[in-house]
Amino acid sequence: MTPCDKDLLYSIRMRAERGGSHLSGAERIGSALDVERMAAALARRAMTHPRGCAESIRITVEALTGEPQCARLPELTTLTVSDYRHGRELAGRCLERCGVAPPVVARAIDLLSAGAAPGGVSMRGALLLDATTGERLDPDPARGVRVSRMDLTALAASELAHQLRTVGLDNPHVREALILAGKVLLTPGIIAELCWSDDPDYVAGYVAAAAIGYVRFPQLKPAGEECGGRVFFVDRAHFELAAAIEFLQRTPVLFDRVGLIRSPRLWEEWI
Ligand code: PML
Repeated sequence: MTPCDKDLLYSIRMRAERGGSHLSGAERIGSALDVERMAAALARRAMTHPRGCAESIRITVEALTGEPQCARLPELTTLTVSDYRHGRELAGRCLERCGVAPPVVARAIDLLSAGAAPGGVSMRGALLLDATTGERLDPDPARGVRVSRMDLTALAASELAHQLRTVGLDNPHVREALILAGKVLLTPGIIAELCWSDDPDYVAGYVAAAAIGYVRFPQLKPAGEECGGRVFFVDRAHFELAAAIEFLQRTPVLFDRVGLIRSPRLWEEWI
């Protein structure tokens, strides 16, 4: 057997379904030597999902064609809120401070809470909204824009796990959302992101923007609500749709440095 090329990097992506609908999705970037272990871990994750065992799993393994871009993860802050309404109010204020017009903030919250895909269900990809006018820019309103091909280096992964453990946040929701938000913030013309989970048991969410990093709100939706997703806010003067979609979906990004975990006290004046 010819030994595989140890210098190549691979994108390893998993999508799982149950009962005809999406159950789980996750992805990694690894070397040829990592592929088997990473693919097995992704399959295990789909087979042990809290909402039931996957009925179909698709795992795609593709060699990356270019060198990944290396970057630092955003800083993380958690702001305590009394309930999801308070969370949305603070998240809205953060977005406004980062340049999103107040009616566009309100539109984004309405779209996420109503389910932005046709039929009032959550979109798997993100919505793109013009931060000034609120115009919707994602070309396929049923699908939205996916973010793919991003991961941590092994060293950054262990540093992040250590840091998140100290604040009780070392879980896949936080880790993966932070990595995704990190890639979104590298996209020219995207000025901010708003996200909360579509998992009815996970009510936290975040706002991410260059000026503030990744700001978490432990409650951004009522418990039991299924609708959620992501909105990316765009500054049209610095944004090119095709280039942004290509970057978000196809350009590999490896985070080799982690950001600090910041104290919420620094925020009292800001919001
Ligand atoms: C998701 O898992 O679907 C999104 C999670 C967003 C919030 C993650 C966090 O707790 O910081």
